[in-house]
Formats: sequence, C-alpha cells, structure tokens
Amino acid sequence: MLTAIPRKLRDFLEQFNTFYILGHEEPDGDCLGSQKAIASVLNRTGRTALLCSPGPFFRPEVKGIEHLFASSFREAAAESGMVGQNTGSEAVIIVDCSTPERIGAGFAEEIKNYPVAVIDHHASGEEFGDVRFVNGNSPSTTILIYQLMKELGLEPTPEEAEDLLFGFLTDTGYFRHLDKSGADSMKLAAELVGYGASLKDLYFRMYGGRQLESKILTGKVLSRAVPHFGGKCIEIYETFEEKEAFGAENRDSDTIYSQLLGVKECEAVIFIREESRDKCSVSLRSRSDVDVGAVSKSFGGGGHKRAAGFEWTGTRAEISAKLLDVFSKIV
Ligand SMILES: [Mn+2]
Repeated sequence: MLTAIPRKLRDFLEQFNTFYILGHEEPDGDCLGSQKAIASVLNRTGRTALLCSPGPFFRPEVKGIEHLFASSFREAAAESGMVGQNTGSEAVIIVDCSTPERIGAGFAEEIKNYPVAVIDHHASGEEFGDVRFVNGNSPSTTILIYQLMKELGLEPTPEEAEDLLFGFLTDTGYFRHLDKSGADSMKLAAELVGYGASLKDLYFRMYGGRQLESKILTGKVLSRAVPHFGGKCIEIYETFEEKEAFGAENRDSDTIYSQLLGVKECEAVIFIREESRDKCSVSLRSRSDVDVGAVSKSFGGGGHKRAAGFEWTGTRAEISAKLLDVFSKIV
C-alpha cells in the first residue's frame, strides 16, 4: 500500500505560493482532516494555504470546524487579506474527491482558472486535474498526505497528527473495515499516535457528543427493519416527517449499518430516506461479495463495492420495488 510520491506533485507544491485547498460536498473526517493537514504543512513551509469547502457540514463530528472553511475562493482570499486576483502563482489542491462534480457547481467554475492537483484514494471515478496522486488501495486520503509529509522530511505537529489519524479512523470505521492488507497503514497510524494523536479523544469526537434524538431516530429506523430473501438483504427507511422532526444532523447511519450488517444472514442493507415528497436518497451497504457499487451505478449513482448510494426522483415504494427486483438476482 505504501506509495511513491509522484515527482510532478512535489514540483507542483514547489511551484506556487498560494494554494486553495478544496474537498468534496458533505465533507467527512477524511476530507477535512486531509485539507487541514496539507494546509498546515504548506503554511509552515512558507506558503499560503486557504481552506475552502462546498459544505454542508451535516456530520456532527465535523460541525465544530466549519468556521475554518470558506465557501468560495473569493471569500477565502478576502478573509486572508488577498485581493482575490489570480497572480499566476496560485493553484488548487483537491483532496478525497473522485469526480469533479463532488466539489460543487460554484467551485467547479472557480477551479477552471487554476492549475489543479488531486490527492485521493478512491478506486473508481473520473480522471481530472493536472497533477494526480491517487492510490485506490490506501484506506484514507490522510494516509497519503502523511506519506507525502514523510517524503518532504516533515514530522507532523500534534494537531496535524490528530487530523491525519481522524481521517484514517473515519474511513476505516475506527479500524473495523481494515483487513490484512492494512498492515502498512496501521504502522503509519501508530506513528501518528507517537506524534501526539489521542485515540481516546478521537473516539469521542467520532462517536460521542450526539443528541439523544439521534439515538431515538436510530431506534425508530431499526425497529422497522424488514428482512428479504431469507434475511440476506435487510431494508430500512426514514420518512420525510422524521427528517423534518429530527433533522439530518441526527442521522447516525454508521451505527445503523453496523447493527444490521451484524445480523447473521445479512449480506446487504438497503436504506431509503425520503428527502422530500418526491425525492429519496438511497444508501446501500454490503458485507459480502454483493457489489452494491454496481447496483448504485445502474441507478445513476456511485460508490464502492461495499458502500454506495444514489438519488432517486419518485416515491419510496417505487424505488423499493425496483431495488428488491435487482437484489433478488444478486443475493
Ligand atoms: Mn476518504
């Protein structure tokens, strides 16, 4: 899994004075941890790095750092006292993002004026950017950033170590999704603990600090679980009324998936959420060889083999029937 750092990326980092650091929509710990860490490294090596994000910051574990991120290059430049003109020594670094759509429409327009480097760990997606450092076998983007730092001869500060380990923990479900291929990255994670990252603090940041409402909503959703095909596929849903009453910030999807994937026969989970009267978001999870990424793709979505999702225009009953038809053939 250990990765050679492309010469082109090192050149790119040396070539410019100012970097806009960008990630994907609905950012998670890996995206924001990667952004913060690479920005910190650039800042302490004499460059200016400006943090930007399309948001929204729904996830409770990242809410507290929303104020660090600007919602456009213009805003980021204004906040830093720059005039917001492209001086020719400005560039963009996009992290943890497999397709350009995921940076949001506003940023997709803004990046057109700049050279772009991409640092990412998604196995599939669209090749974009002028310089690419992508390793689909890395469990998180932060692990790639850490390897880049080592290559540059830099030791992480305690805050950088914490941001880097936070991304690793987020994307591995606090180590749970790692198999034996994770040995190299576990060694790197242990080094980050040595540089001052606290597993205890990061556990609380990921799983603590929730509202009681999120536990009640989790209970409601779980109580309606319906097994299909001898229990190999479990279907759950959240109504529009629940979204209105509890708020998207009280969704605790990871807990729900891990509970259901822990059921003996269960190979896959279908989670349908009514986002509005005629729109649903669908999330699919798999514990086995069932490729939910392929299912999601057939409905116009994306994702990985074991975690994928898509948007559906229509009712919950309609998409449920269509999905059960597909799953009846693959589980
Ligand atoms: Mn990631």
